[in-house]
Amino acid sequence: HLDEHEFETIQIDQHGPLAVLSVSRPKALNALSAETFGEISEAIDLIMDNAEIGALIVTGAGDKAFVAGADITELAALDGVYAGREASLAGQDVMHQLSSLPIPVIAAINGYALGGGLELALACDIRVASSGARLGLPEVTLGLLPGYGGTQRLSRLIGVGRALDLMLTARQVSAEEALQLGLVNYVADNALSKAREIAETMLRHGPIALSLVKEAVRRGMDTSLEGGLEIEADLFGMAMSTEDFKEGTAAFLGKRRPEFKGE
Ligand code: CO8
Repeated sequence: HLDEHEFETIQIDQHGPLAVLSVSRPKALNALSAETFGEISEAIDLIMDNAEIGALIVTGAGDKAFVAGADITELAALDGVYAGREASLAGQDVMHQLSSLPIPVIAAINGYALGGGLELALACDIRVASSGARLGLPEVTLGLLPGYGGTQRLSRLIGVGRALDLMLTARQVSAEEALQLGLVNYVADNALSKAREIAETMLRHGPIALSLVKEAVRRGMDTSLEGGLEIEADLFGMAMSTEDFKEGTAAFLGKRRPEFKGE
């Protein structure tokens, strides 16, 4: 059970098939320290090893911040091309681990999602923002650029023009504007409860099918349409060879709810 694991800067709770990872550094608005990255990575490994978990919500503890960025105190202590590059690669690696999880991952943005915090949310599959959330990439105000995948993931998600606007102005956007931009999928009074509701819907579906959707989209993003369509057809073939496919169609034809086993 995931709850048994103790961490210093994150908390992980398990509610049946749903895991909730909360970044929890109340004194620094949940900013990501090197320790936090290490713990998120450990938590992802635990989730990977736990076949019971079918969906993950990533959020921030408290009601003020999701994650207010990389820990600026730690950034300030870094010096030089090599240290900067290594820190960027190390953070990118954890974001990649998160985005490669075979289960749906929902960011519940319950307040400030700035810099590395927004990059964390961008590594999730979908984003739900609370009405008061503020989102932005203020790295240029520190003489930096986003370094945990933000320049790449934001452009792919909302388009180059919109992404450049946000990164070059460093402006914060409201949840409503983030919704208009396609930066978040939903705005709700309570991001976490909305995220749970969405996770419950996803958890009703075939888990292999969910993972194949993610794989098709992710792998297709990095290739031509032709290559992507080939990936889709290959994965479609795999889906058709599953027990879940037999169960899903039998349930539809039998006018009952499917019981997917992930086989
Ligand atoms: N890092 C460290 N501490 C932080 C951070 C942070 N990112 N954000 C807030 N804190 C701390 C504050 O210093 C303050 O500490 P203290 O109480 O000891 O003074 C405490 O959290 C509360 O914050 P504030 O008093 O500032 O709260 P306000 O309500 O006045 O303001 C803001 C809230 C607007 C969110 C404000 O805290 C802020 O602007 N924070 C910084 C936001 C930011 O610039 N984030 C981007 C960081 S850069 C980044 O993420 C780079 C990622 C890529 C790096 C890749 C290479 C390694």
